[in-house]
Amino acid sequence: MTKTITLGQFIIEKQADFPYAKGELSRLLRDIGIAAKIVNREVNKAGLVGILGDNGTTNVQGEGQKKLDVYADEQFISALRSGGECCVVASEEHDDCIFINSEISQNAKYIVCIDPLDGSSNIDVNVSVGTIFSIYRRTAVNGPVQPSEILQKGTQQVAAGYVIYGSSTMLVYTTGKGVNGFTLDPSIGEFCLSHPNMQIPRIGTIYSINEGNYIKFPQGVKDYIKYCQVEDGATLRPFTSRYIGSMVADVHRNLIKGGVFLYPTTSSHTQGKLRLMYECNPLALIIEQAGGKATDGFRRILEIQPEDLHQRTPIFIGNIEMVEKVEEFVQLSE
Ligand code: AHM
Ligand code: MG
Repeated sequence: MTKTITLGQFIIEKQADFPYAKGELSRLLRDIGIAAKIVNREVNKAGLVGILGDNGTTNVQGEGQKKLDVYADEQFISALRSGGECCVVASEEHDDCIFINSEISQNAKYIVCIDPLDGSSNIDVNVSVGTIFSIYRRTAVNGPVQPSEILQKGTQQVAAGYVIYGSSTMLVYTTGKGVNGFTLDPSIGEFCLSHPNMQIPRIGTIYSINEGNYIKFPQGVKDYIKYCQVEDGATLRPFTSRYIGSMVADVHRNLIKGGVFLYPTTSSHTQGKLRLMYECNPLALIIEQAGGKATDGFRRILEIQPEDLHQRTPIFIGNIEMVEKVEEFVQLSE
């Protein structure tokens, strides 16, 4: 029988890998893991209690918020607040950053960007949703946190991860030294290492895109979709189309099976739909760390300088070969 390694044990074992091995980042990751378990409990019983449906408020992008979005947001912020290692939280659900000014967080060095419950429109139909998080270290030693410390490029992330609340619940994270996945064992209430050193397959045959928007896509993306559908044994085409509409679930599947996820600009979302700081950067770091690639068609996602917290970007993310093929089509049609 193989030994069970819990997330907590794993984080402590790997602490020495961190550039600043004082245990602060370990504690921060542990706090996120605990909040994830609490959110998981609520997501799991979403169909049972009167927690479904609109909360009556809208988030900063003007989209309807579900009650569970609010719940997840509160849980993660409260875990980060009481943990003492985080000085600023930027959440997709809040217009502005939340500065944590408590006694215990006086010397906190970490900034967390979080999408507490991504794909929440899927909850009503019992489809997987996720939490996505990104951790940066302050660039100044002390004093009030400056905007430039929050708007760091994705390359500066010290850790990133996601939780997928699916047929089983998993937490996948990286601290820049590979990617490891943990599955929640409900019988002991612990995330246990189930997917060590995750690597995206070199060859993929899945493309994931909301094809209903076809008419609104740039020509290069339209051409790529047609390319995916052409029969060609040598390149294993036609490819399989899979789209859940929950970015975490789509990217997670492609990470395991090999594939590309596309959310391009559209005529109605001229900057793309997905957010650089909350969705694209963390998933880009994970996919790169697993041997894949993430670009906006021209630039590496991780090298985009954020100008705004809620900035959006087009994204093509998956195994290198497939992402480079998309880039080829996108750049050709420019
Ligand atoms: P959300 O943050 O409002 O939940 O939106 C993000 C979600 C992603 O999870 C998913 O990939 C995308 O929106 C789906 O968008 P669309 O319905 O346009 O295909
Ligand atoms: Mg989201």
